[in-house]
Amino acid sequence: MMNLGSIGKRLRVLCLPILFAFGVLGLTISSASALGGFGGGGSGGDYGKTLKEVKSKGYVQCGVSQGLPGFSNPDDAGNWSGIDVEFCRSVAAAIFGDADKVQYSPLSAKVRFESLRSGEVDLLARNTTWTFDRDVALGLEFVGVNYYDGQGFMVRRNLGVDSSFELNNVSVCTNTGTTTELNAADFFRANKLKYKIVAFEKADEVVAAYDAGRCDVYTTDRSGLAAQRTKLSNPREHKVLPEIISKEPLGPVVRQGDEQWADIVRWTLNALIAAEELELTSGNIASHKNSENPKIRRFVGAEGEFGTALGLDDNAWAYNIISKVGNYAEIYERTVGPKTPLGLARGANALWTKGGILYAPPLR
Ligand SMILES: N[C@@H](CCC(=O)N[C@@H](CS)C(=O)NCC(=O)O)C(=O)O
Repeated sequence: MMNLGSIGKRLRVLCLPILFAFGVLGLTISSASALGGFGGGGSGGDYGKTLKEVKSKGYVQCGVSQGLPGFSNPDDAGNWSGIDVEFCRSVAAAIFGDADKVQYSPLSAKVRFESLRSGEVDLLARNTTWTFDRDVALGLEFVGVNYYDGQGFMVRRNLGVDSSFELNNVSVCTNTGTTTELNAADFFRANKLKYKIVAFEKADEVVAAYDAGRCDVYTTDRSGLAAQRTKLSNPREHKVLPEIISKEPLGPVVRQGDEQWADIVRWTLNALIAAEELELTSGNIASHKNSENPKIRRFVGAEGEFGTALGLDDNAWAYNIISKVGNYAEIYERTVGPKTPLGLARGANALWTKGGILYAPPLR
């Protein structure tokens, strides 16, 4: 009969080779992934393709909206501005050390994903909500969130409505190809309210139709309502109702399959947020070039090979983003913040240390 001691001995004899095998395998896997990360190995045939193409043409082709103040909007001379535009500029600064090396492709909500998938644009920074379906089923990759939002409703004050739950028998203007359409359908159905959707592909058509009184309600992301309201003939005649009916985490998107490019775009976003955490701004970063703080030394490229690991020519890639564009707070304040026509408080878009949910993973 076997006693417990002999079972223990047998298990040890069996387990040692197994543990050894796993040890070797573990080592092989971790060194392979380290090589993949730093040596440009990676998976799939498209790894590295986008950066190579972007470098050879000399600019980033960025998909933006057709005109949404605060996010991506052209002026009369064709100069683009907005939080998404500044994100495109940040990616260009990371790659070329020059934020102006960007071309913009204005895209409707409906065509944006196909334009990205077909390679017409390198990157989409177009007030686009990160959803399961888009991330998983459309062959796309969301790299993070540059504006946390939620959907709301705007009405004429003289409609006499104070809450979204009073919206019964209403016509609702919105854009086709958006999460907005789907959320509105969910909201009215769940609350047993009667409604009719009036949808247009072009945002300006939605604004014009609502302004002309063709619908009672305008629904989109609340940041979008704040932006589009500035285009109405008399913005003061309208109000945004208090309820937020959905989560709309808006963020930059790339094609699936080129992990190097996804990493460049993801770490550009992280660098903007990390710089705010480290209190590095466009105005002061030059004076931190020789900082003794290890976190800042890694950020400005004085230590480590983070640029090389991303396939970039310059380890000062994050330094270049901040010196040429600014950190997340600077961008927010000049595009959508309280002092702009949109007048949006930081809210959820404040740093995690200041009551919001913005948080950058460590650069190390
Ligand atoms: N975040 C939503 C809505 C995006 C959307 O297209 N919104 C409209 C209304 S704010 C818009 O961008 N209009 C400006 C344009 O189409 O140029 C989504 O990703 O589906």
